[in-house]
Order: sequence, then C-alpha cells, then structure tokens
Amino acid sequence: MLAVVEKKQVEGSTAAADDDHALTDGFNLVIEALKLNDLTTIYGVPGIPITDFGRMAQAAGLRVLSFRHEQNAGYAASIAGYLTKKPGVCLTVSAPGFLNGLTALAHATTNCFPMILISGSSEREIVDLQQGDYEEMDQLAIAKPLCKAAFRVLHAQDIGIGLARAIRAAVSGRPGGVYLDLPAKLFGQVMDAEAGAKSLVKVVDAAPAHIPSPESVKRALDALKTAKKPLIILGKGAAYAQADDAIRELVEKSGVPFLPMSMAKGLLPDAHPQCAGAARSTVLKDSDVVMLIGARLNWLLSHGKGKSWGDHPKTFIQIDIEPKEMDSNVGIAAPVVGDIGSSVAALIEGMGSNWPKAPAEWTSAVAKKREENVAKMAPRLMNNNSPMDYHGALGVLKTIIAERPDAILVNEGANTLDLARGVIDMHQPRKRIDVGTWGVMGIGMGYAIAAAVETGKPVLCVEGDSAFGFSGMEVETICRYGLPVCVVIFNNDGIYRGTDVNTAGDDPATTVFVRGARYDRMMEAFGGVGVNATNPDELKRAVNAAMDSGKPTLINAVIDPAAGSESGRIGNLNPQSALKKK
Ligand code: ADP
Ligand code: TPW
Ligand code: MG
Repeated sequence: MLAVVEKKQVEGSTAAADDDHALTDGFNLVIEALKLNDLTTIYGVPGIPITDFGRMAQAAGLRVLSFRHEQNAGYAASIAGYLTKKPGVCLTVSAPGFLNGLTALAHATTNCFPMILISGSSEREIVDLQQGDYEEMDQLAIAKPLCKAAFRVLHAQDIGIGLARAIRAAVSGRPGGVYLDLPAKLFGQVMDAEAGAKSLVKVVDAAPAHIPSPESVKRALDALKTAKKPLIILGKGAAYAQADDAIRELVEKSGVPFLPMSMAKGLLPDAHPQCAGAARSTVLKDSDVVMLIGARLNWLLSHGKGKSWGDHPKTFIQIDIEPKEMDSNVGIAAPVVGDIGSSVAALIEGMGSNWPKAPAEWTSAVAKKREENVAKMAPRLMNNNSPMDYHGALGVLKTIIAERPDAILVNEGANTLDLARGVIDMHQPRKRIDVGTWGVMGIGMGYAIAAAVETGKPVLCVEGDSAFGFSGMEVETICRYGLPVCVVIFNNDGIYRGTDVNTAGDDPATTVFVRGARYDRMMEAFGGVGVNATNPDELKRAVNAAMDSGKPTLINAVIDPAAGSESGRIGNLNPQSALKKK
C-alpha cells in the first residue's frame, strides 16, 4: 500500500491529504518503489537533499545504515549485491558525497556486482546554466562512463519506471553498477496518491535465464572430451550465480581438477580432493584444455598466455553471460554464452551417463603436487614466534575458519592478502570476499558491515595495517550497530614492510607508519573490544572470544616489520621489476 502523506509529516515533505483527494510525494514514491522490489536495506551518508528521505525510509521500515564516508557505504552496497543477487543500494548527497560513492560504483561495475548508487542532486536549471548551486555538479554525465547505466528522474510519476530500469540494468546480463540521479525537487513533488501507486513497477524476472545454444554446449563438451590434462577454473561469477549444486555435479562427474579464483574459494571446499588450489602453477602450466566458469582471462590469470601458462597455447572453453568477454585476451575455442546455472545444467545433461573421467595420470599428478605443497607449508603455520610472522598468525586463523566454516572472511592488504588467500582454506560458497578485480584497498569495513547485515553471520576481517586505514573510521559504525565483526590487523608498521628508511632527509620513508601503533585502542574508543596480540596463542584466544561473543572487536596483531615482501606476490608488476625483465 502506498503511504499517504500526512501534512507536515517531516520537514521537506510538502504533500497533504485532504478529504476527497489523497496525495503522495517523491519521498514516499521512492520508498514504496524500493519496498515493492524488495530492496529494503540502504547504505549511505545523510545530508542535503536526502536527510529527510533517510529518516522517512527508516520510519517506513527500511534498514538505513549510516556510514562515516560514502566510499565505505558504496563498497557495502556492492558486496551486498554480490552476496544476495539483488542490487545493493547506496544513498549519497550531491557532488562530494556522490563522488565519494562513485569509486564504489566503478568497483561494482568492474567486479560485475549489481549495485545502484542513488544520489540526490542540485537544481537542474542552475546546474545546467552553471550558476553555482549548492554542491553543483552534472552528476549524471560524470557517472556515465563508470557504470553500466545511468538514469535521472525528473517527475514523481516516473520514479517507478526509473527504479525498475535501474534494477534491471544492474542485475540482468553481466551485473554491474547503475547510477540513479534524483534531483532535490523530485522528493517534494506531489501527485495523486492513487495514480502514484499505479505508477510503481514491480520488476518481473529481473535477471532472465540466458540459455546457451545447443551447438555451443556440444562444442564445449567435444573439446573437454579430447583433453588429456583438463582444468576447470571457477571465478567469482560462478560463486555469484549461486548454482552451487550444479557446479559441484559438473566437477565431480567430469573428475577434472578445479582451480578457484580468490572469491570462488569455498564454492567447492578447498579440501575437496579435486581442488588444485595448492598446485596452481602446475595446473596452469601443464593443462591442455581449460574451462573457465565465470572467470575472466584478465591480469589475475596472466591474460591466458605467457610463462605462467607454460608458453604453449591452450584450448579454452569459456562460460560467461557476456558475449563480448570471449576472445578478450586469447582465442576461445569453445565459447558458451549463457548464465552459469543454465549453462552448467546443459553441460551436465550433454555429458549423459557414461562420461569418461579425467585421465588418472593427470589427476594423480595434480593431487601429488598439491599434497607436496601442503606438506611444505604445514610446519611454517605452526610457529609461535613473537613478534609474529605471517605464517604463524595465519596458521591460527586457518584453524579458526575451519572450526567456523559459516563465518565470512574479509581480506585486504598486500602480503596480508596474498598469504591469507593461500593459507586459509574456505569451506562454503561466498564466504571469502576481498579486493577483487582491481586489487583495491579500502573495501574492508564496508564489506564487513554489509556481510554481517546481509547474512547475519559472524565476520572475520584480516587486514593489512595500510589496508585497514582506508576504511578504519567505520569501526564506529560497526560499534554503533553492534555488528558481530572481528577485525584482525596484521600490523607490520607499514605498506609491505615497516623497515624502509628515507636516506635523503628527516621525513619517514614513504611506506612506513608510526611504529608500534595500537589500532586496538581505536575500537575501545567506541565501546568495542580491543586486544593487542603479540603471539599466535594470544591471537587465537582473542579471535575465538570475539567470534563467540559476537562483540565488535579489533585485534592489533603485531607482525615482524621485516616479514613481508615488496607488493606481496605481485612485485613483478612494479615498473622497476618490469624494466629489469626487458
Ligand atoms: P574472477 O576475478 O574470480 O576471476 P571475474 O570477475 O574476472 O572473476 O569474472 C566474473 C565473470 O562472471 C564475468 O565475466 C561475468 O560476466 C561473469 N558472470 C557473472 N555472473 C554470471 C552469471 N550469472 N552467469 C554467467 N556469467 C556470469
Ligand atoms: C585504493 C596500492 C596495494 S597493497 C597496499 C597499497 C597501499 C597496502 C599494503 O600494505 P598492508 O599489507 O595493507 O599493510 P602488508 O601486509 O603487505 O603490509 N590505493 C588503493 N588501492 C591500492 N591497491 C593501492 C593504493 C596498495
Ligand atoms: Mg602492513
């Protein structure tokens, strides 16, 4: 039911109800349009012109989470989209708030997460004549190149259609970010309540199935059948698709080793006998036929060519909903364009009942390599050094996640990211969320908040001290909403290492921070639990206590400043190293 506006309900709402003519306004229509489409959580920062909108949305039963910075609210919305397959909604004020949210909108688009950035904007007439309005900016024009679609609604009767278009654009086909521009004046526009109710649109089948062509499925199976050394690579698109059972069936029926990309870890458990995560370089190098499921051949897979692929061409099968993704880096011999659920189901069906398992010679070679690598790592994870090294600290966290497989792991940093990804096994789908396609720092607290809010599960954040700094102020938000988030900061006094020295003057080196900083005290400032952990035993106790209590906790894990390496595992991408290679 469309709420009828009561006179002077909140400041800014101008609509009135009189005896024979019920009225509504833009505020109510946006709220009702969101509700009608089951978008009931908003991440944002209030201010002109959306302060009253936030209040009214909260009063109308939506969950409106107020952040300290729009970028973090935006990252929260983006990962909410990934976790739920519904667009995550971020709400910002005009110009500066909008720009702060825009990084996250671009991030959502790059990572193929559905998200809608709703931003209030200033008076169109003044903005377009560039007459210097309060927070003046042509936001629609600026958003356009950074998202999948951008819309502006000028009339209250178009709010329903505007939101419907935004939802559809965000979730259909390849998901991504959408910008919705709502000028200040729109909120106060009044219209007949009944006509308003009729103008709203409930989106039907927002992300329609995309069935692959039978020829493409046959071509893919023919290619897979010829393989002597097949490999399946699962990307975060496969995790997003929530086709978990079908993917497991395909993997197990084919017997093909699978390699999960970072956020696809746990889609099938890392402990699955066919998981080749711990034999990554071997399978990339030696495989002959590679099936990509919801993973792009971008920098994270060395563009599908070169030394890490053994310098020999592979036969690629690629399943993706985006036709333009095919042949992006190397030729794709068997493109399957479709949604992952439908495509994997079609492949399983096409395999029939006597599909030959992947050759045993190959699968046992992969298993052997994997066991060797796991055995090599094991002793390093058990050290009890103080200050800790990465492996000692991560060994503890690996056990904790194994004991609490439904917890969500948020991870960012350089060494803190690369080593945690390798060490911490995941056991369930969509439990690992991290820096994604850009390797961006700053997703930490926004992701943690949305993960807790959307799933109700406990969240463990494993953060480099630099990475944490990008969103650290949101620990107040975590405390304010009492979320079950435990942040562990791998504090090595800096970016990559805490040991750099500036040889030219008194300023500290560019990569180091205040020595011995006590991040745990930040959490205490807001009523959360802070712990300083100097060895793995202390770390283990503190994390377990946090996960048991569900209380907002921040653990300052003291890591040896000399333990990390430059740029973590991607030092080869630094321009100096690239020059040396040439
Ligand atoms: P990763 O970083 O894990 O390798 P990417 O983000 O590179 O993964 O790739 C994800 C891919 O998944 C994108 O190309 C996207 O188009 C695709 N994708 C997302 N959702 C679906 C879906 N439901 N069906 C098919 N493909 C999808
Ligand atoms: C938005 C560049 C990549 S990794 C990193 C930075 C600044 C921090 C690494 O230090 P941290 O981890 O987190 O302490 P550790 O364990 O190695 O010491 N700005 C953005 N994104 C990126 N990726 C950077 C800068 C960067
Ligand atoms: Mg660090």
